[in-house]
Amino acid sequence: APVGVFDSGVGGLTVAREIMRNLPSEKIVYFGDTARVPYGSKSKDTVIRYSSQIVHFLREQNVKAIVIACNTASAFALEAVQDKLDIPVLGVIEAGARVAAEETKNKRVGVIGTVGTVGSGIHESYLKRLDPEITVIGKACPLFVPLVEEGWLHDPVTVEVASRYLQELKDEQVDTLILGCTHYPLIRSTIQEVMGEKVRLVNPAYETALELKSLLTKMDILSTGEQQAEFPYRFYVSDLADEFKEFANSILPYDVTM
Ligand code: DGN
Repeated sequence: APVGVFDSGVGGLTVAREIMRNLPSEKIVYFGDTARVPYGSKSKDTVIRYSSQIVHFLREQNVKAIVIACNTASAFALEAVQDKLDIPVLGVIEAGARVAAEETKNKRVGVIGTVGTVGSGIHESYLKRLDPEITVIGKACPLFVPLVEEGWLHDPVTVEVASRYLQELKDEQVDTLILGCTHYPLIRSTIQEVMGEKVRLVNPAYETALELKSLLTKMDILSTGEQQAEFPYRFYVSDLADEFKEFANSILPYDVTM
């Protein structure tokens, strides 16, 4: 059975990509809610409602586990969704928080994400549970998503926007920064450049793929060996399939068919 992955749109492909790299025998069914993106500026109730609908759809595709690739949906809807399902559901917040807690030396951790994710305070509550001495400094960076979707990954405008957003985190001397939004790994090098090379960036997409691997292993449902299907990845969207395909083809090493 495949793994289900969903996101508010294209961003979750950074998570799907890490699953493809690190769990190469798994099949994936991906759903991008391109008709209703962005989730980052919507209320908790709305994000829970959207997420529940998508989970219902994925369940009908007979997935064996679900990864909520969207940080905003993970922050708002993980518990609500877990309560309803008899298969494992993973979000992208916990693994990132765990690694940040392990990595920080000065116990000052930065979190960047959407208004919804940062406003939820969810990273802080995970991090404080792991280590009460950690100070968390959150900063919403809403302009990063459209810049990435415009493809301005290495652009002076993106560097300027990043410098404005991240100054506060530099002033606060964080030594570890969680990339708490699906799109941010794609501008990782710009963020690293602005923060300085000593700051450790945590990519929750990668950490979540590893967590999924250990979870599936523990449950004895990890796929191994050669991929059976010719193209083991299925993509569904709620709108604008051509735009989705174009973005997917720009970041995945496959020619995406839908
Ligand atoms: N996928 C969203 C997230 O990771 O929070 C970003 C896109 C959005 O819905 N604003």
